[in-house]
Amino acid sequence: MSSSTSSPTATALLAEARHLTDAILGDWATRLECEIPGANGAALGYALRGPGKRVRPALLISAYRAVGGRDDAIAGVAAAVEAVHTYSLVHDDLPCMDDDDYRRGRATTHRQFDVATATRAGFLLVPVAARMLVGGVAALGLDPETLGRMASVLFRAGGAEGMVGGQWLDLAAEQRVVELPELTAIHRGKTGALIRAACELGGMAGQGDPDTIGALSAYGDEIGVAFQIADDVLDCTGTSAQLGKTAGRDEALAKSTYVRLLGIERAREEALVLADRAVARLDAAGLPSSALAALADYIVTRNS
Ligand code: GRG
Repeated sequence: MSSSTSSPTATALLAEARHLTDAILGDWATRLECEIPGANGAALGYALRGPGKRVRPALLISAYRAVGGRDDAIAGVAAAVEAVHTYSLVHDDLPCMDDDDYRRGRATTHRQFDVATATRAGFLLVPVAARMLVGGVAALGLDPETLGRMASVLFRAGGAEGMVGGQWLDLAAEQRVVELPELTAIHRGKTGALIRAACELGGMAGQGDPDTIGALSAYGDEIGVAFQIADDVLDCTGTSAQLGKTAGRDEALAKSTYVRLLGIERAREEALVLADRAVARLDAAGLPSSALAALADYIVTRNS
C-alpha cells in the first residue's frame, strides 16, 4: 500500500497501519511459535495476533511521513511499539493487576492459557520488541547510532519513568480518590508515554530535526493523556461488545478517572481541548499534518 498526501481519514490510516504492521506481527508470531515450542510460544503468537486498533502504529507511521519519510519498512518500528503495548495489555489483564477476562474481543491471554504462561509471554514480548526494532531500523537503512537513540526512547517510555511507573501509581491509587494533577501524571505515564514515544520514533526514523521531533513529542504528550481520558469515558459509556473489553471496569475497581472527578461531559471536553492543543503544537512548529490531525480527532471521538 503506498502513502498518500491527500487528507486521509482516521479509518483509512488505521486500516493501512493494521495492514502494514500486522504482516510483521504475524511473521513474528509464526517465528516465535517455532522458536519456543509449547504453550509459551503459542501464547506469544496469540498475543501478537490480537486484533487491536493499531492506534500507536498509525501515529508512528503518520509522524514518519510528516517529516518526509516514505518507506513502508517503517512498519517494523511500528510493530516494535505495538509489541510493547501488547505486553502491557497481557500483564494489565492479569489477576494481580486489573484482573480481566476479555480483551480485543476475545479471551485475555491468561484466560486462554493460564496465569503463569501469560506472565511469561508478556515478559518475552519485551526482548521480542527489541528484536523488531533492530529489524525495522535495519530495513530502513538507518545507522546504529539512530537505533541506539530510538531504543532509548522506546524502552525509557516503557519503563519506570513511563508506562510501568504510571501503572504502578495507578495500582497504588486504587480505592482512594486522587486529585486531577496526580491523575494526569498517572495517565501521562501509564498510557501517554508509549503514545508519545510512537510519535517521537516516527520523527526519528524519518530523520526529522530536533525541533520537529520536539513538536511530535509535544503532540504525543497531549494526545496520550487525551487517549486515556477518552478511554475513561468509554469505560462508562460503551458496552463490552463495542469496546472488545469489559466495560465498567474502572467503577468495579473503584479507580480514579477523569469521569469520576469531572463527570462525563467535562471529561469529554477536556479530551477535546487536549486534542486541539496537540494539533496546535504541530502547527506552531510549522509541521501541519492532516493525518496526525485526523488521528487526534479520532482518539477523542472514537467509540471503541
Ligand atoms: C509491573 C506495575 C507493572 C506494570 C507493567 C501492565 C503495565 C506494565 C502497564 C499497563 C499499561 C496500560 C495497559 C495502560 C492502558 C493503556 C490503554 C488505554 C490501553 C488500551 O489501548 P487501545 O485502546 O487498545 O489502543 P487496543 O486493544 O486497540 O490496542
